[in-house]
Amino acid sequence: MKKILVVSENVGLCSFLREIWNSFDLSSKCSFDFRYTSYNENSQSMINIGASEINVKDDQVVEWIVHNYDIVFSLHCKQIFPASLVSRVACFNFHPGFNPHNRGWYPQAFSLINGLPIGATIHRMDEQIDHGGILGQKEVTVSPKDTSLEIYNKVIEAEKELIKEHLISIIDEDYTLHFPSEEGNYNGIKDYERLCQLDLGSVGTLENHIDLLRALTHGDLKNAFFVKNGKKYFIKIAISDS
Ligand code: 0FX
Repeated sequence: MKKILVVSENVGLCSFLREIWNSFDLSSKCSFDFRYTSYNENSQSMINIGASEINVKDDQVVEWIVHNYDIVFSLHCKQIFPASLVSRVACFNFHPGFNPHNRGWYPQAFSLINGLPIGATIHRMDEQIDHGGILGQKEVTVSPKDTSLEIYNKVIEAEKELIKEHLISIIDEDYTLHFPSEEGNYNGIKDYERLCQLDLGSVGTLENHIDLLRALTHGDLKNAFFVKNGKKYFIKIAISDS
């Protein structure tokens, strides 16, 4: 019986993992404990599924994890796992990006700008962010009318398919890791924040400017903005087909 610690800020994916556990009848094979970190802005929904807070950067917590769990999942956990954890217990990251391209924050937004592949990846974690041997990944296709939100939704569906396909092999430790031939690229939250502040004097093709607005349009979230006469104005794009 494997004990799996799931550290996550995403209640939807945690619930999905539980559904899979039920439908695959895994109760004799493994158990899940769900935890969230201080980055979680909606901790009540995690508390509602029985989760409590954890700080994976605390040395004593790391010792406790190493002694009590066989496997750790980072299921959209915003705290970076320390080397002392990833080197001592099998840690897997479920990442909404197509490694090694646009590792880091909001991969679909950067993919809309630099054209690199986008999808979901499950990988063994090492001490670098969104880095380590890949168990499985799925690319998604992008339509000219997609904004960040539509692509993100496709990525989450791809991630769920990957969870279904690979969960048992992770529990059984029956998988092969594939190491990308290149390091790829990484974007941090500061890179994203820089994109959000639009430069009204920017010169480029209309296509590039539309793509920038697609990258920064995510439902009603206030991302892209410009400043005029000292006032901030938010902007998003709506694209439809015939
Ligand atoms: O959890 P997550 O889907 O993913 C992020 C990182 O992109 C990922 O690399 C990391 N492994 C994970 C732990 O954290 O992000 P989220 O749930 O905060 O946001 C989901 C999407 O919402 C994001 O891809 C873009 C969009 N978004 C989010 C915020 C907070 C915006 O467009 N603007 C925002 O201010």
